[in-house]
Amino acid sequence: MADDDEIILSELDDEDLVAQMFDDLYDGLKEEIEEGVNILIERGWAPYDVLTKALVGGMTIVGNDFRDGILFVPEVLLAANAMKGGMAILKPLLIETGAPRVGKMVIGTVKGDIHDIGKNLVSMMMEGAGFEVVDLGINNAVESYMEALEAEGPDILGMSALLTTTMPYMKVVIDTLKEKGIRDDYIVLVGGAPLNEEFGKAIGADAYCRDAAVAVETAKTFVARKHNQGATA
Ligand code: B1M
Repeated sequence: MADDDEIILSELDDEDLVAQMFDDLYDGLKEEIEEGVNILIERGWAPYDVLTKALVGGMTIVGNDFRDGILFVPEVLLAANAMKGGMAILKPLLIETGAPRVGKMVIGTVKGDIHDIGKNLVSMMMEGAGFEVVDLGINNAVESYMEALEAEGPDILGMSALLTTTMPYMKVVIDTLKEKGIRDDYIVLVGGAPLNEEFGKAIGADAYCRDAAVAVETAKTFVARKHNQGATA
């Protein structure tokens, strides 16, 4: 028999459903998050809105309580797992745009850092915008980036860092590109919650990207510029 207090997600209006999804993400309830995502999509929500308003919105609350010592690593891992369940449903929908291929990006989270949700989101949005993406995963040492650049020959190198202790490693990678004389062969884009524009400039990146949508727009602008330069050279 159904519990009287059981919440039927499909019976909630959009606002209550999103609020409930925030709670479910907080509680790490992957199946409920997947169900919520499917309901919003069926109701005609754009995949990007589901991603940003329901999932990223919920993760922001988790992040605040993690910072304030209310949530701990095990709970946050469960929330991250639930978020990934929702993202997996959205991924093919974001890629279904039929956009022409505009460029190629190699992306990875830097050495010492295992946060990958933001990077995965950037990868998804870039693929959706027509970029080919080679995702190196987490905890990448400079050698891993160099090997991938050589093997894949991308237009863009993307790096993600979520910790103040790992973000300086981006400079190690950029300095290595300079030492090898190949810095200008790539557009270097960086992102992650603790970064800002000033940091991006200071380490010699081409741009800091606040979020996945900005990453897509920035990538498009830089690739178009690169192609125009190629045409006039
Ligand atoms: Co971690 N963690 N965590 N964590 N974690 C943060 C980052 C933290 C801010 C939490 C807090 O205290 N408020 C804090 C860092 C503090 C600091 O450095 N100043 C922190 C800490 C301390 C830690 C540990 C050290 C905790 C511990 O063990 N005691 C540990 C470190 C492990 C390690 O990496 N070595 C740790 C572990 C974890 C989990 C494993 C539990 C889990 C990660 C799971 C996973 O990723 N698979 C986790 C999580 C989930 C978080 C928070 C809560 C959420 C991060 C997230 O996914 N956000 C985070 C709090 C926060 O950020 N407010 C926190 C959602 C995501 C969509 O946003 O990643 O910012 P974000 O990505 C955005 C943009 O930044 C941008 O676009 C994305 C989409 O819009 N972007 C890019 C990101 N990368 C880009 C690359 C680009 C372009 C744009 O390239 C072109």
